[in-house]
Amino acid sequence: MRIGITCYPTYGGSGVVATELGIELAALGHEVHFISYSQPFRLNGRDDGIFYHEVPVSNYPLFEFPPYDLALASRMAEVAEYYSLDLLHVHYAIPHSVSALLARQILATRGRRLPFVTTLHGTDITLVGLDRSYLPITRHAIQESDGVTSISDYLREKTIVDFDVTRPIKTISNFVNCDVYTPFTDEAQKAEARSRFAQPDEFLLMHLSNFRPVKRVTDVVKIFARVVREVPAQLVLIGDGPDRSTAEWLAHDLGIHARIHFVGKQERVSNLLGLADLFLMPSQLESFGLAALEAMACKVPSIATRVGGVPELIEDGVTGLLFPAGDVDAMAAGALSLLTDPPRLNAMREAARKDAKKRFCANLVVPQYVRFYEQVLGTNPP
Ligand code: GMT
Repeated sequence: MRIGITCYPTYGGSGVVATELGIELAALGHEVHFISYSQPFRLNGRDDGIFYHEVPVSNYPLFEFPPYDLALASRMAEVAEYYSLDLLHVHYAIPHSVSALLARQILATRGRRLPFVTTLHGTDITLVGLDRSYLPITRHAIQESDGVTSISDYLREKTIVDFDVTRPIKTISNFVNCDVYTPFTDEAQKAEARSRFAQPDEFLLMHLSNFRPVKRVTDVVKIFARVVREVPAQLVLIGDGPDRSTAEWLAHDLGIHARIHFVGKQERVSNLLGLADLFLMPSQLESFGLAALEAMACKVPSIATRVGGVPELIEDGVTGLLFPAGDVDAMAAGALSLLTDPPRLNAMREAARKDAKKRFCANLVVPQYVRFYEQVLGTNPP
């Protein structure tokens, strides 16, 4: 198939999923065309069968706000025509599904069919889509999509209830490439890489996000402050975003900044996650929690919150521990209970990798997308 993919190319879970999906589809022999305002950050031009088409957004003095969604719709229609795309797959409903709907209409006037699939990721529904000003158009574009998928059952139900969507929505969970996200097998290599952050007798905790308020990055620092009072430990924070400076300020205010490594955005998080003993994801809300899955695949269990789709990913007490959002005392106590009980921590590490492989590996999930595309195209009806 020839598939056009549109996503937010910057640091964020939906862009990561879209990019990894494109890479996996190309590896299966499909032709993938990314259409976006900049190259998705995990796409580095290394893969055959992957093309990138930039969306130019011209700014005219009259426009206080450059109309990106219209430029995107035009570019989608052009690319679909010039490269004979079979379908578009847009990640994150706003505004991508609206642009795809327009592109489909443009091609229809030329007698060409261009179906589009919308994948719902989270804040497109839970936050942005529920802003009344966006709701009617988002609902319309979801309803008019040729196929809609959601990354968790939680988000699927929420979309049906909050948006009163009547068309079917299929849950296709997020995935991870279990050959790229792997635990270290060479202990000497791991010790060498780990020495950048921690002494051999110190625990290493890790967090990865886009540092938006919903991630509660300051809770990560507060949890760590409680942990480090009891056991020697270091914390690595991967990513960047609006709450980074507040988190840095808190680290200084609590006097633990020397033990916290803000490493910023990283291109290859798979090289870092496997160094951790525990992953911290104290989010206010997660429709899935892709970062925790990436950690699981590297044999790292999570201390996380029992919110949104997280319980579909993390089995409480087996592949991680779940707590109410905001309960930093309980999360710190949970982390300490694992760090001070090596057999339990090890069992959880094994279970995390095993479960990631059993349910969320790319080779299990990506074929579900391929089948879904075939159904939308009518080449493999359900
Ligand atoms: O708001 C974010 O956290 C980013 C957002 C995105 O779309 O970039 O993440 C959402 O999609 C991810 C990939 O499907 C999920 O793993 C995240 O749980 C989800 N975030 C939220 O629901 C808050």
